[in-house]
Amino acid sequence: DYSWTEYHELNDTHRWMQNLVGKYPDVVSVFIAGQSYEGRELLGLKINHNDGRAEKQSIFLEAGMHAREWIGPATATYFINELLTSQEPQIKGLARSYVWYILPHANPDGYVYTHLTNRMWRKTRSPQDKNCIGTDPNRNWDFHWREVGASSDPCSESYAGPKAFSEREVETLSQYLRSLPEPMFMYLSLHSFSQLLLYPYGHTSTLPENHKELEQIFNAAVGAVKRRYGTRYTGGNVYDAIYPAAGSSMDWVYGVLKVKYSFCYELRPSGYSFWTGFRLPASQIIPTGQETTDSLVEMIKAAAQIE
Ligand code: 0X9
Ligand code: ZN
Repeated sequence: DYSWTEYHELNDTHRWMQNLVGKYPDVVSVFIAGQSYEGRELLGLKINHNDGRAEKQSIFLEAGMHAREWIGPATATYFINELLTSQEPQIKGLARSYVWYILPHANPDGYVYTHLTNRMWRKTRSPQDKNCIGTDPNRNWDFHWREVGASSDPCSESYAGPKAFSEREVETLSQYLRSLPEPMFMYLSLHSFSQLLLYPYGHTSTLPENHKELEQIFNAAVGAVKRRYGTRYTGGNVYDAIYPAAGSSMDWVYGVLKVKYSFCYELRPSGYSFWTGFRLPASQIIPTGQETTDSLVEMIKAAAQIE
């Protein structure tokens, strides 16, 4: 049976999502947000309680864009389980108030590769020039593409691709996001690591138009993530809080789709140790899931109060 005491292979999680449709047929469906270079589906789970509430807005949560960041997909599935099974009024309310789209594996080829061949793989798996493989899917979105903090070297870990939306995963996901019928209230991107909460932009230090609101939401979310286990987050706008990085999904959704609340979590652990940072022990999936759920509850509450 599916659990949060270990990391799962791609097919396990895809099968678990398909089974949820059978368990909650009135509430749950799967969606295909796109395809990968190697022909895999970008399979996600939609949660929509048909309780007669008109005009619901959507929240889209994407994880696993960087293949080796295993805690992202694990947290996404933990959160799905909370939305479906929690008895807490706040979480039940959240599940009912929005139409949820949750995509645990935005880069399925890369994820499979981290299980079979190279645990530290980050990019997609499409062949590029110089016999190098892969593009950084979080540098490939068509918003200030390759302007700063993105490489033109196909062998680099932050290769932006030969052109914007060159990657099938990114291009098809962008089309899917454009096609959604409900107005999107919030976009969330789960990465790891360093315990940061980030908002736009990555291409400039100029703060986004609604940065006061984003900071207010940020403060609520960072306060809540600390409540249960004392986990400390910092962050801010990408350009100043970490480094210049143009072409991310978060910035494209904010800048092109005009979704006002777009955030990226860099989950546990803290610190900068490359060799341990992506290998978060499986014993920390549940605590990470709990505190991230705490944080999301307060984040969305804070954002809803602004509206
Ligand atoms: O470099 C990145 O793409 C992200 N850091 S990571 O270690 N996960 O690779 C940070 C970029 C900012 N995040 C988003 N814009 N989503
Ligand atoms: Zn990442």
